[in-house]
Amino acid sequence: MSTQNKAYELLAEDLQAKGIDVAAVKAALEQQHIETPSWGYGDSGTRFKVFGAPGAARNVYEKIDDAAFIHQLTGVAPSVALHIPWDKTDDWDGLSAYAAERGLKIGAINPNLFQDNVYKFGSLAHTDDAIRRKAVEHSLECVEIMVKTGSRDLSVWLADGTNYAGQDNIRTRKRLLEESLSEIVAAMPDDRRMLIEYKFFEPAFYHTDLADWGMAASMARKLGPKAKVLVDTGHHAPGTNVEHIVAFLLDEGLLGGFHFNNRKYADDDLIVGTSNPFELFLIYNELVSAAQETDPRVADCAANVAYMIDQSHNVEPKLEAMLQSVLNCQSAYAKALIVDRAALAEKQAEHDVLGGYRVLTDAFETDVRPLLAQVRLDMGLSPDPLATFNDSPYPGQVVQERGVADGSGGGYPGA
Ligand code: LRH
Ligand code: MN
Repeated sequence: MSTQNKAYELLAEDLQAKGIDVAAVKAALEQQHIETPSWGYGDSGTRFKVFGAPGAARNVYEKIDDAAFIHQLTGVAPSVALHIPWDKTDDWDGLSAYAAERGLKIGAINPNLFQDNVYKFGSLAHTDDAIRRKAVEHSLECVEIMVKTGSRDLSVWLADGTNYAGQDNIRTRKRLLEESLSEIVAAMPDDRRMLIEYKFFEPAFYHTDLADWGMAASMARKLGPKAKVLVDTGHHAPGTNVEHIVAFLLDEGLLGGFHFNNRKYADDDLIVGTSNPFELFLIYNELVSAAQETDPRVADCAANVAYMIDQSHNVEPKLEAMLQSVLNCQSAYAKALIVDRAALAEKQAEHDVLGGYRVLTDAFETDVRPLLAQVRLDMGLSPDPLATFNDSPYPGQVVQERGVADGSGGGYPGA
């Protein structure tokens, strides 16, 4: 028996001894679905500089090729989110077929309501009727696209806000935003969803119209069952307990999905689970707990969460960064699935404060690599995707084929 299988057998025995249903854990890991962002494969940067990366994807077809490569290696990344107009095409059927031939589905459609010159003072919340109309029209075009691509989610993030007190009337903007969003939701088929993404600042530096989970949840409630809240893990003030927000939104049946990334300071968009792996584990712990909830509203909400990555790889090799991101999500999910929930409930009932904490850290500190390797073997995949990545000719091939763009001056284009 290989050392890998030996390690897995030992772990499985230990988990079974704790009453953990290892077969159910493995089945859940095989069903994991992490959606990668098309824009994570192309050049991106900060306001100071966009460094051209060798082999960076230059168009939506190359982005799909790269996303397909990540899915081939992991088996759990079967869809790619698109951003419009960055990924616009005049042949959506052709693009969907191109993706399908590579084992991929087109995922969430992201309108871009922040890069047009007219959006300087806002888009869907802008006080100018013509500009709001333009923003609504772009969003309705994205609804048509999601119908053509078979996408379930319209993922809406707004840069809308102000930079100085007095610059605009916050309540007027709020009401205009509600009107705009309700027109868009009304145009969506009943089996589709609008995911409302909030962010506490940037690019607006005084107020942001959709600044936190509460504002997004209030908006989603008003908009009805098609509207849910999207939690971008980089969009909170330092010190925010994100897993608390996740538990709250799950219990309200309002959590629609995630934009996973990691940060130390602001919206750093670094690889998920790198600067704070314990937080990612605690987020998955809330999701696994909710999925096992008897209340169908909560369990149904947990079962329909969209797990999407939203990162910009400014210095990391883009393919390796996306692979590492998916692996980090697999690891966090595996650790959350092996939490001894009976023991946890017992400790909580006894108010055994540190007992409950140790039940969680016991799972978090468990080396789940043998378990994930076994799941990959069961899926007919390489047990070690990173090793397979390092042996693969693909990353080198795309560098040869695509070369390197000369990047740009980021937020100082004139410089
Ligand atoms: C905004 C955001 C949003 C995307 C963009 C690429 O910070 O998180 O989700 O549209 O990044
Ligand atoms: Mn995001």
